[in-house]
Amino acid sequence: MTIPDSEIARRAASIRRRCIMMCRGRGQGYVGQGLALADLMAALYFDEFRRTTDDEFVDRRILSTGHSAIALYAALGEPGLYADKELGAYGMDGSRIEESPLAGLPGFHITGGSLGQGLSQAVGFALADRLKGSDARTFCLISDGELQEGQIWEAAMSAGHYGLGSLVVLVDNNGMQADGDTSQVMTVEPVDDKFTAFGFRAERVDANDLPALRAALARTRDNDGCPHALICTTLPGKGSPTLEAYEKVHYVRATDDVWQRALSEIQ
Ligand SMILES: Cc1ncc(C[n+]2csc(CCOP(=O)(O)OP(=O)(O)O)c2C)c(N)n1
Ligand SMILES: [Mg+2]
Repeated sequence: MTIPDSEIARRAASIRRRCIMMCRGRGQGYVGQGLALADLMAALYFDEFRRTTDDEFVDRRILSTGHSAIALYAALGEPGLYADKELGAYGMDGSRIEESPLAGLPGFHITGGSLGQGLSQAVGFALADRLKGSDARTFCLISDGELQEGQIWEAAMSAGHYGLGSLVVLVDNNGMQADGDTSQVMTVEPVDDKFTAFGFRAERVDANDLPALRAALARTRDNDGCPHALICTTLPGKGSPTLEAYEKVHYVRATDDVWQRALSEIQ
């Protein structure tokens, strides 16, 4: 049965609210990325990924962009894999919900933080699944800033070489990185043409447009021997005009009134 867009949108709004609540505790965090990725997380976790139970998945999910873990913690808070109380301790001393995640936490297969490494691990998982005769698909989220790492392109080259049609690379192409606009620091464009040159089937999509995003994800289900790359345009802070005005801010520190206003803005 097809899940309606309205149901996925409801999940996305709930993920956004949770991201804001997570940052509100300490007054800071990667809220821009969390809100930007909420639609993608909702579409993946509540539709695209095949699962057997709430925390047993058929498909593999590799988060290379460690600091974007906020979006994933918040998505996993939906079925209660993380309680809201625990999420409220995001980034705090002694909390296991660190800003960049550790492998072994529910939903996290690799340790994040050192950028540029996850695609290599995803390629390894996809090759292992092929050897085992498994039909698992492997999804790997990377960021535009990570595209500046050479290791990404070694992994992309091997995915093309081995014809890993089960691999889906999701690029959070948000135009920003820690030091400013990606185009100013070191341009990564044209991202789609680069992945195509490495043997991928690549397309661009507005990942804050749910119907377009879900249609693009559905097109990655073909396994005809070409790995897939979805170049996802996302808007940092999406859904809260207050936080959208922080556009191109990699990390947000704000007073409680700002978090409160942002929370009230999420539809
Ligand atoms: C290997 C490595 N180099 C540098 C850093 C420092 N760093 C942390 S976040 C970041 C920005 C990366 O760009 P992107 O993921 O596109 O940032 P965002 O869009 O989330 O602002 C950098 C350089 C790191 N974590 N790992
Ligand atoms: Mg970025």
